[in-house]
Amino acid sequence: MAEAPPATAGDLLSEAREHTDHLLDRWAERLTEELAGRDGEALAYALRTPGKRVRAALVLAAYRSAGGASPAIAGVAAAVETVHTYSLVHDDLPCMDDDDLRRGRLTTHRRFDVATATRAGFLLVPVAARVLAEAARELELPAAILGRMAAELFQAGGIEGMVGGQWLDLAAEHQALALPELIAVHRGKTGALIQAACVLGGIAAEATAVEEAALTAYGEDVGLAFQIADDVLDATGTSEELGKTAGRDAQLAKSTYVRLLGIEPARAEAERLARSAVEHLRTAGVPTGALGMLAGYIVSRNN
Ligand code: GRG
Repeated sequence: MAEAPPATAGDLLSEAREHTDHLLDRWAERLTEELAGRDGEALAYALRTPGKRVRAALVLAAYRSAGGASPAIAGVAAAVETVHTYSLVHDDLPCMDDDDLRRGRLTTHRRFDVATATRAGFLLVPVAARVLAEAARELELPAAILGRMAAELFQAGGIEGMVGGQWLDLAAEHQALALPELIAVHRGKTGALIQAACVLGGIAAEATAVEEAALTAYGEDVGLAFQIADDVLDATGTSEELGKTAGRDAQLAKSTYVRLLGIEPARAEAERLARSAVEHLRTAGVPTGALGMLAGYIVSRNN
């Protein structure tokens, strides 16, 4: 089945935000009933912070590009966003990037306290598993497909992906990394989850092996492009535009594409990767409408 006629990237993101925010709001409500007091409030606060929902939009677009048509895919998108939210809560802690502002609001540890935010971050990991399991049930997917999606998501969130990349990133503060090392950091801390978003969309649609390989390659390229664009925005945007402290990479003396290549070459590399991402889909005969627009958005966004 061909995907529906593509809207704009803005429309795709609005749709992803609407569905994901609604589901995460319901989970926030449920979790505050399960967990009384400050811990439940911190979980709900983190889940309700308004993100762009790029990863959710990628899940939806990848699912449809492989012929998926159920609105219940929003639950898979919410699961990916829950893992992402946990990573932001922990990334902002004093032992990591030590930041006060996220998504235009106080970071969870500044709104509550470090111990509460640390617990909330950890608690979001099993929440993500529950959100994913519920989505698979609503999509009426066989257990083996849920197993594949869970393995993909939590492997991307682990030592071979997000945690490993963040670990390398922290270890490299105040050091100048060479480009191959920087690519490993970026692919791990940011790219792996973005790639998983694309692959999960494909798995949920029971994509063919060729489609899934194309989504994997697309996700790898847009994942790296996303973090390069983030490096550029950190150097060029304002805190107001970004909803987080601008210039933090330079303050923490982090290795970034901007530090290594300069702003314009970094931008050019992100754009090259976005084109390459779409080329993988084209070669495999996967519809490029929505995913092409999201690749363009990822490298041209202003926050
Ligand atoms: C224990 C070492 C260790 C790590 C724990 C904290 C952590 C795991 C990983 C950090 C991963 C991270 C936060 C990477 C940066 C990814 C990134 C560019 C985030 C911003 O994404 P956007 O712009 O944000 O999509 P919104 O707010 O729109 O969702």
